[in-house]
Amino acid sequence: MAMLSFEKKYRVRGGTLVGGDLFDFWVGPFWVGFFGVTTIFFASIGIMLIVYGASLGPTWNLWQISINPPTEEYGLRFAPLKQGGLYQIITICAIGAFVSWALRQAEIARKLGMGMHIPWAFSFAILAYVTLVVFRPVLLGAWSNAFPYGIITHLDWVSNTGYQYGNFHYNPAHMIAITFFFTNCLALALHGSLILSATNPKKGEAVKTAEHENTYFRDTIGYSIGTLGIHRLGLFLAVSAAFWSAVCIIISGPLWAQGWPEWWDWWQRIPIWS
Ligand code: 07D
Ligand code: 07D
Ligand code: U10
Repeated sequence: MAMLSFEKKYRVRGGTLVGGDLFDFWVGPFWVGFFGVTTIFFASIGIMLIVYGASLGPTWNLWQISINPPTEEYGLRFAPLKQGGLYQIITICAIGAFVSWALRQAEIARKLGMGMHIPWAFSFAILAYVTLVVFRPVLLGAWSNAFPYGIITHLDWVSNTGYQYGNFHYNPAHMIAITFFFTNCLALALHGSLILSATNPKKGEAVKTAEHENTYFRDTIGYSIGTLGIHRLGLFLAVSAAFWSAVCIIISGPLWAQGWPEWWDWWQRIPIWS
């Protein structure tokens, strides 16, 4: 495995949260750490159970394989392995692996004396996932409300769940989440193109600096958010997208059980119109 010139300088002991020196070593390019071991542990059991579930049939077609949650009659109880129990253990393994991964990010950030921004950001993805497979099913009283683990079947779940509320586009939190996703994409396109235009010039031309980047946006729109600011904005947009996604699905059912278009009736009734 290639050793980058700067790697040696940073391959030093310390900074771990759990396990002390025990797992404080590298395998190839990967730092191991206690949470590296727990990640591998949960991920391997989870993957093995998915493969076992797939082997029970009815298909080996990768797109159609699906590990389904228990049916509604099991409520919030554990189900027999082949009736959704597998799904439940896989979910525990998935949460174990994702949380281990976040803690691994935190340990590596500590080791390097960096901020906790990356584990915090990933936590929002975990929040969205746990909202879908734990919080909402618990609030609705049955694990059957979780989404199935299959490439095509999870799309069917999204579509079916959407139509269950008439037109999901009328969900106000869904609107906010989508706006954050779109804005995030715009911000990354602006940032990626700005950096490339300034720092990757034609052969023989000088690399431009942050002053050029600031001036470009001041000339164009009268304001520049700045080189640090754009990264703050990017992180804010991305975590907000995940956060409002979690909100849009947790309120669908537990808070609002009718169609989402009906939710807007209050808007028709405000006195200003009459
Ligand atoms: C590019 C980083 C790399 C990650 C990749 C995903 C697996 C799954 C497992 C066969 C951006 C690796 C995939 C490990 C294989 C089995 C059992 C991240 C990048 C390449 N979805 N979704 C996809 C997951 C949900 C939705 C693709 C996961 C919700 C729609 C992939 C989760 C809802 C569409 C996938 C999850 C939802 C997809 C590409 C978990 C609302 C698509 C993902 C754990 C959020 C798209 C066929 C990607 C597609 C797609 C994985 C949850 C909706 C298979 C792991 C229930 C509408 N989803 N998804 O690039 O082509 O992410 O589907 O929550 O159109 Mg999904
Ligand atoms: C959940 C993924 C977490 C991932 C983790 C990591 C691995 C490891 C390993 C690669 C949240 C997994 C890692 C497995 C892989 C290696 C090595 C991310 C998660 C922890 N919608 N809709 C959303 C749009 C419609 C509906 C969110 C757009 C229809 C339902 C987002 C449109 C109907 C739900 C969004 C549109 C409908 C959503 C998804 C357009 C269907 C949800 C993003 C343009 C008829 C879901 C929390 C997200 C949600 C959700 C966008 C249309 C239904 C805002 C742009 C009208 C039921 N939709 N939607 O959540 O909020 O990411 O989930 O039409 O449940 Mg929607
Ligand atoms: C950014 C940036 C920037 C950069 C950047 C980047 C953002 C400033 C400076 C980064 C961006 C990129 C590189 C661009 C591309 C990225 C994407 C498009 C995002 C999506 C990424 C992917 C799809 C890649 C995903 C790959 C992954 C997650 C790697 C997978 C790795 C593993 C499975 C191994 C993980 C390692 C672990 C857990 C620890 C170490 C473990 C081992 C090595 C395995 C051996 C195990 C042990 C020794 C432990 C023993 C295990 C036990 C006891 C358990 C066993 C149990 C059993 C049951 C078997 O802004 O600009 O530039 O670059």
